[in-house]
Amino acid sequence: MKNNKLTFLHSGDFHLGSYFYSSDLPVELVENRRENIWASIESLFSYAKEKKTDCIFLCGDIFNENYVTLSILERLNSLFKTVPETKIFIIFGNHDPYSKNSKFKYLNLASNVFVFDDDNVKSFEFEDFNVYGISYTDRILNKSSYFEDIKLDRKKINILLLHTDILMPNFNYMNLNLSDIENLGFDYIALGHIHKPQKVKENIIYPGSLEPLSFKETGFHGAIYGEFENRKLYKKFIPLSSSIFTLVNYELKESFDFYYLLEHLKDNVLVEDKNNYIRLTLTGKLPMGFDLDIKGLEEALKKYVHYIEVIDNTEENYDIEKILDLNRENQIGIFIDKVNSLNESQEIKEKILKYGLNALMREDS
Ligand SMILES: [Mn+2]
Repeated sequence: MKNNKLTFLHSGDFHLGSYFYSSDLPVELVENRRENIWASIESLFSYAKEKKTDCIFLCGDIFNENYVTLSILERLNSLFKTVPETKIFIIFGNHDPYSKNSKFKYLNLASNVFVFDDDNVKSFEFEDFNVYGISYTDRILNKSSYFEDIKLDRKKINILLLHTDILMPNFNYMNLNLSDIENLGFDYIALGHIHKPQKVKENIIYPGSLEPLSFKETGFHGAIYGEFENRKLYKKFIPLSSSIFTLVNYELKESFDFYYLLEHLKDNVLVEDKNNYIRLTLTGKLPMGFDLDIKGLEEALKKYVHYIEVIDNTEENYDIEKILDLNRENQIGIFIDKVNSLNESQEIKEKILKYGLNALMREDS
């Protein structure tokens, strides 16, 4: 704390060691994604060094205990040592519980690292501020109460670190409501566990995962930078992630050819960026009989972005009247007549026609 000012960075949910099993990304990207996580953590520590922040709060799931190796944790510990003037506070979450076997216990931590080692609330006390926190010591943390013994020193700035889902309380993850924590008197509550950055209240915040881990984590990712000046809190979100995941929808219009579509998508729909992960979903109605070469399109677009996958949600555009005219005497015509005479809604009839004609008309080709 300098000049009556306390500065901090708030982050967490690095998930170091993750294999990205649930991300749906191709397995050959895993090592690259792991290095992306490191690049973001390195940015976080560079930012702390540059700004000379007083504290870093890391709010759980900084690694995945099942997959992490001691060498990964040693690399993290090396980064802790790059900011000797900054106090680093760590709580553990459901993926990196501070259990008997936690690999984190093997590290030789420098004196600027403060570890919350208990599933009861603990505190580290300093001249002008106190930091409280609760860690998981198992995969789940489920107690009836957590804050009964807390008596805050209101002359100081008080900060609480938690790993929980405050918006959708869950018995495995502390089962806390906003009402359980918002009136405890903390000046700032640093949360972890939810990967989407969100402000629960002005001083109760999820920074989100530092590096997005899948297409469920779209948009900017980073950390919270905060300053207390004369007890008043100023804070901002700092984008620090190495990559951005983006979902793009594009509706195809009737007339196009492959190269027109490729150019159009490249120039108007995709943002060219070496760090962009894009899931492009194509919708709209294709001209009858037009089969879009999705794999070819995906390969051609790969030149322009770091990663892209193309999902084909297009529909074929059947001109029912015309098909009926041309097929009066065969099974296609009979099928259309039968469906039209069904006692069903127009919507259901159209669905039946679509699926039926898809099957019947492709049979011929
Ligand atoms: Mn978690």
